[in-house]
Amino acid sequence: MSTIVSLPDQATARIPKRNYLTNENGLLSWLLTGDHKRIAVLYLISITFFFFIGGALAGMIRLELLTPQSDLMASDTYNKVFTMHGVIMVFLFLVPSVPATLGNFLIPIMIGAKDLAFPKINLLSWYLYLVGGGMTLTAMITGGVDTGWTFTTPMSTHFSNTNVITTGLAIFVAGFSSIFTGLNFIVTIHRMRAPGMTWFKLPLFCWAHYAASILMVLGTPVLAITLVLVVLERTIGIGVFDPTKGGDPILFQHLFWFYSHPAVYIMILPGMGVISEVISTFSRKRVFGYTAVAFSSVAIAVFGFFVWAHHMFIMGVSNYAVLVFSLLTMLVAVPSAIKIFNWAFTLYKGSITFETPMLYAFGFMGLFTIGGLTGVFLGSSGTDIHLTETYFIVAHFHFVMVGGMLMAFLSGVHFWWPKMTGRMYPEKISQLAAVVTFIGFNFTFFPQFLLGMLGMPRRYAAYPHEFQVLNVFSTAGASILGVGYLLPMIYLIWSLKYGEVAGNNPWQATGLEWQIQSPPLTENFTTIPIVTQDVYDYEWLERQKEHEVTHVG
Ligand code: HEM
Ligand SMILES: [Cu+2]
Repeated sequence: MSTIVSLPDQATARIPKRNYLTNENGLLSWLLTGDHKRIAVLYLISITFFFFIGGALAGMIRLELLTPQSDLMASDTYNKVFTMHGVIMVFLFLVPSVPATLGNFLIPIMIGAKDLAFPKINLLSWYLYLVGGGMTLTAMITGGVDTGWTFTTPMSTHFSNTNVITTGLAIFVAGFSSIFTGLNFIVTIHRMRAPGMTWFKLPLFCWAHYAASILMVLGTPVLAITLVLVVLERTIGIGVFDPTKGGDPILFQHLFWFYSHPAVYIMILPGMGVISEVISTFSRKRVFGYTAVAFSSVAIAVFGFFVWAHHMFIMGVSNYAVLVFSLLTMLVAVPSAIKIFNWAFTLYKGSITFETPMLYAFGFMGLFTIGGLTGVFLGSSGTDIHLTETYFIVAHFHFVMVGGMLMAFLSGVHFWWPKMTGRMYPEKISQLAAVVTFIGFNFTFFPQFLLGMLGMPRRYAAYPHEFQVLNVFSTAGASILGVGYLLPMIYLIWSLKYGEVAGNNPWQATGLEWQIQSPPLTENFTTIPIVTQDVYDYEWLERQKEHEVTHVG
């Protein structure tokens, strides 16, 4: 545990009157705020809104695929629906999810600072996100896009006559939101740590965000430029991707995946940060191999940039390139495996309890592992050539992104909800929601591995009869999953008014964020803490408790 100079009263049974939520009232005080915690709340509301729209589109996809014919919508509408589902989920939900909400809220507090390094740029990030999101919605309402979220050329540059330009620019704008967030985190973690908060006392949540920030800052500009090139290709025919003018459509693939593979880790690394905190708290043990887990985040960030062409095995790269990228892809599995094994060792002989955040964390470990292992099939060029562009791909990335990342997001939202709002969520129904989500998830996406192996291609509205049974399973599962997601939206809002008052440290966790009041003051700390203890020192915490007991007795 980290000691700080002034410990406020524990669990006062009522919510402190003065906190960041009550500090100033009125819409304007929120819209012009520089407080990282309020900006986190603004993000939480906005990404939930987009998750809801993306989810409704997912429902439409699954409903269409209930029957072999394309009878709910025409094929070109279907193309737009899955494109918008992908665009919204990736760029407007997954990329900002944990960093913009929990990262924004927690990083300054975890390192003992009063705010991020650049509060105004933080607010600007949120506005850029909104502009990007607004443009995406505009593109969707005024006719949609049909290229898939990958904007593959020459479809996007020459053949599609849909809103490619608006959507491309929307992602360009939203990209800057991500770049600024990453910059803000990097500078804050470097410059604003409290006295005593050395690099190796940083919570693993901060290490994970540090690594993800490097990816945001180095990767996102490449995507932004690539999309501008697509727009220029469509408007003035600049010719970068057009072979008749000396360009090359495969160049687009290189540029796009140079961002979009690392982007997978922009999405997953912050989630891994959440899991480290949750697993340690609910097994009351120090994270096994702290240094290895911290450095594996950085290793994932670095290796993540060397594997992009595994998305291009069938797209006209040389056999030599296929061999090299296949090999490099296997390498990136190593640091991810280090994390999984170290979490497992942390659990070993821990005093484990099964509160909601922990249930989601177990969900993460299981589903991410399946997602990751099937990634090894896809990284091996031989199997990839059979499986690529089939439903195996859809299953694989949903296991990683939805089974992994979204589980981590829900774990973190539940874990820090008492800190953010001052109130507990209702435990029993939350545990139920976590279980329903897990069951619904597997029902939805496991059949898609089988569909893929049997050869059902992705991105088609109709399919041969023999695939129907598995598709019916998948659609049924999606309805269960939908219930699993809807429940937290309802009971978390309910808890804002009726939830039990949480107190400062409901989980008896270590870490600076648990030593300040819930919800925190606008300035986080009345005096800047001095950090002396190691992070995750639960053994110390238990000894303190025994000490207190012997004193009382
Ligand atoms: C109830 C939950 C969901 C269902 C039933 C669902 C269903 C689907 C289906 C069937 C496709 C394939 C479309 C096709 O290729 O024909 C798809 C694509 C996709 N989904 Fe989901 N999805 C769900 C949730 C999510 C979530 C939560 C995310 C991200 C957070 C997500 C991200 C994506 C992405 C990136 C694509 C790729 C689109 C493409 O490249 O074609 N999905 N989804
Ligand atoms: Cu990749």
